[in-house]
Amino acid sequence: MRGTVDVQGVLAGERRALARALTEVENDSPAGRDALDALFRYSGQAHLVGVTGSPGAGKSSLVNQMTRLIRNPSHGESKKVAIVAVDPSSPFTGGAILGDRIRMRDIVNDDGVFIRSMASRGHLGGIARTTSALVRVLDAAGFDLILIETVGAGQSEVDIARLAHTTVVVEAPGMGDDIQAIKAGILEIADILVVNKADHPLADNTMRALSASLEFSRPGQVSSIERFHHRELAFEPVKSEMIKENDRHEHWIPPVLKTVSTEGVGIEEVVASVENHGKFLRDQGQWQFRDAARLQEELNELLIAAFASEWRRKVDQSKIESVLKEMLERKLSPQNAAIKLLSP
Ligand SMILES: Nc1nc2c(ncn2[C@@H]2O[C@H](COP(=O)(O)OP(=O)(O)O)[C@@H](O)[C@H]2O)c(=O)[nH]1
Ligand SMILES: [Mg+2]
Repeated sequence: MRGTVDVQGVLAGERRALARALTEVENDSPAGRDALDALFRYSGQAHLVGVTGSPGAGKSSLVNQMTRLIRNPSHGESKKVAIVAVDPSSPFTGGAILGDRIRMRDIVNDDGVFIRSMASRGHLGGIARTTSALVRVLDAAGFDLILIETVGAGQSEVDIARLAHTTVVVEAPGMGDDIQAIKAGILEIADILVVNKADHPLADNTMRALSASLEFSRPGQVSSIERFHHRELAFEPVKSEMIKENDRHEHWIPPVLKTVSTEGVGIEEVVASVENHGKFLRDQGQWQFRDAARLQEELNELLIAAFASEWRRKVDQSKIESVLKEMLERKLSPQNAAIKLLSP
């Protein structure tokens, strides 16, 4: 059985088959790649929700409470929820204090919930690509909502936020996060802002600071295309007629919400905002636009990788050595070195 993936089992929602598939995909093994190919046509249905913020802000606690609420039979239609914790210190992995683990017991024992934490920083050439691949498997396996918890720090976290349809940014009072957040451009990626630990005396200050900087930065005015191309691209992406934004679409104004995740306070509003945002994206045609932009980018990256490895196979090693030597002697600039190596 080693190195095989039971695609039918994954599609039928069998947990062991799913766990196995995720491991193969995470390891980027040949079986994992085949599984991704076979599952691709079943993907594209799930609502992907990124939950990001500083360590300790309460992301895992919030994800836990959101999942409990969505899974509660009184909460409308029954939705299956998957959680991907990119944070290795996540309590979902067991590396947490007892109180937090006890609070997560309900969802751990729920058949309609699947929890996966990422074991590594990714073999697929980056954490964002690995996360994207795992999410695709869970999407194909029929989870309606996929919550992706990441530590909001660097570029790769911003990339993961871009993977999501909806990004929830979690802040906690008294951590100087409001200023950090503005610096990191985190407000620009937020569709929903949550001030967790509202039981803290400084919570209202943080609420005010966030609302003010939100007003100032007007993230609602950042178009989806700008968000997607926020990062500098090494190459001009392939263009497509499908990736044109409707300029008449309305802007989403990110709500600022207060929660006490340990107590389950304010969670209804967060879940309602996530659902509203999903509906907003669909109504505005932005759901499909984001999907197209994501697929375009994935294609772009694969093409670049394929061209690079093809070139690597063909190039003469002695040519590389001589060009490097010329660079070292400052006779050839890096830019001209690349041009020289690419010319036949
Ligand atoms: N007082 C208080 N503590 C909280 C709240 N939410 C989470 N915590 C605690 O803060 C710590 C970090 O929470 P966690 O969800 O692991 O944060 P993460 O690192 O962002 O995932 C844990 O000990 C939680 O019990 C809250 O609303 N109020
Ligand atoms: Mg966490």
